[in-house]
Amino acid sequence: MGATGNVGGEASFNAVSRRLEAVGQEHVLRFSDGLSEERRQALLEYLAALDLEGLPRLVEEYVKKKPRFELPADVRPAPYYRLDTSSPEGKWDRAGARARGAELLRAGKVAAFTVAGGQGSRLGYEGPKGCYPAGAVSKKPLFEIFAEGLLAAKEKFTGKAPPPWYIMTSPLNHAATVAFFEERRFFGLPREGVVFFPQGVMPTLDIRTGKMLMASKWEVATNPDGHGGAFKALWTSGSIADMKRRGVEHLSYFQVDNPLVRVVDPVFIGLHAGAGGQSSGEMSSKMIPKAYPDEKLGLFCGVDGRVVVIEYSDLPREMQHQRLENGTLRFLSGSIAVHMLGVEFVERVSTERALELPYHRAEKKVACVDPGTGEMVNPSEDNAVKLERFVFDALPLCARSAVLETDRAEEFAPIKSATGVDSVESCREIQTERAARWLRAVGVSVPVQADGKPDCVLEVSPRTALEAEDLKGRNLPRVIEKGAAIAL
Ligand code: UD2
Repeated sequence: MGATGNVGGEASFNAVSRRLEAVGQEHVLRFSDGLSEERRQALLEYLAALDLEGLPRLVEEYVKKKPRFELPADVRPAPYYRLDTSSPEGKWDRAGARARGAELLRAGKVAAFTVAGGQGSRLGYEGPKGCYPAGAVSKKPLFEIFAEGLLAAKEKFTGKAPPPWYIMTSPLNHAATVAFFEERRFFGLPREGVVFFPQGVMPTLDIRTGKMLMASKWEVATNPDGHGGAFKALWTSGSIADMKRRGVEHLSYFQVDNPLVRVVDPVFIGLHAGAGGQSSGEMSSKMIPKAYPDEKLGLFCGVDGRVVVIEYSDLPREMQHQRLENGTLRFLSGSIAVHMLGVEFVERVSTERALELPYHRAEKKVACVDPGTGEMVNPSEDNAVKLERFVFDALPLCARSAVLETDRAEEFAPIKSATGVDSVESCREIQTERAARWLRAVGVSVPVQADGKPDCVLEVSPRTALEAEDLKGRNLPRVIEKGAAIAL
């Protein structure tokens, strides 16, 4: 290391270096001698801000050992509010919840919150996933579809302005996300109503040794810290303070990959905020019945009177397949990753209880610098452990947490990959199916194929209809032609 004349810099080098040595991570400074002062300083600052002292525990718990999931002894299905309220066991006050939710929307107490910090590697799309052209016919980007949902919510519920929209990015896609909104003029939303903030990152660790991997000689390899990082990021970014300033009390949380999501749903909002029945107004969830026993969805379960999500891979196969006397699956409630979050609850979790959220380990291939030679290596096998927190791990911190059943074809068509299950293709089909259902309900004739699926491609913009009944009275074609592609 050459003399730099930067006494403060040298001092921080020594301090950081000592801290690294104490936790066996000093290799990350191995190439620092040859770096420009600027890069060296940036590396030191990044390292100085890390919780280095916490690393040995993480390495021990999550890298050297693979944490084993212990199935709680008294695990049972979580109770849920049914979609069909006509049967005696399904009865609950859906209309009352809707009225309460609409009132909260009108009073400006609800904001939308999208987690868009993921890396979206399965889709193989360059750029933030929210920019992906998801409209079945229009090819509108996901962000635009959500923006339209908020503009429609202004017409239908809030009156003065659309609900504010908080978007969690990651340091990897923050600038590109903001630039996309600027380019598209915020899709017609008032700019002051859209708040972007990046989530935190974790160092990516070597799968064998737990040492931090280097993305280059001057950068530690990092990964976004999971959607559970939202709690911390909402607080540190000042977003919670911003919400309080605006009078926002509840957040409608959804993932960036699902164009059918109801960005704000009065029934769900009212159920969650009702602070009666099964909800303490802290965190609530939407579920869909699993389509088949092995469907890969996290499952809402009850443990010690609290709601938890158990990953499908953690629930023993015989439990996944268990059926009730009436033939339905006993563990039926799959998570579609749509939640309501009370702002007070988010604040409490982020300031007092964030450390209680566990990490989850994912094994990945990550290109990195060989610490011996300084050359870049492109591994052919998993060489890295990424540690992430999950938002649903906050559910058991709630006093009472409501789960609301919803209809898959109405609200869930995530785009995870290019083809197959949860793909661009399946999303286009589900958008078409939902639009066909809504159109038929108002008397439009929709052509069908031999297998009963619509013989056309359809898309209904949220600005045209947020739900089926909004199509009533609209100027619509009476008949859709076979093979047509129509965006309404
Ligand atoms: C998630 C759920 C799964 C089911 C499914 C529904 C987990 C572990 N599983 O699966 O149970 O509900 O969704 O679609 O969540 N994200 C961030 N920051 C991160 C990581 C992710 O913002 O550090 C966002 C990401 O941009 C996306 C969402 O979280 O909007 C989901 O991430 P994913 O694609 O990794 O989750 P997935 O599909 O495995």
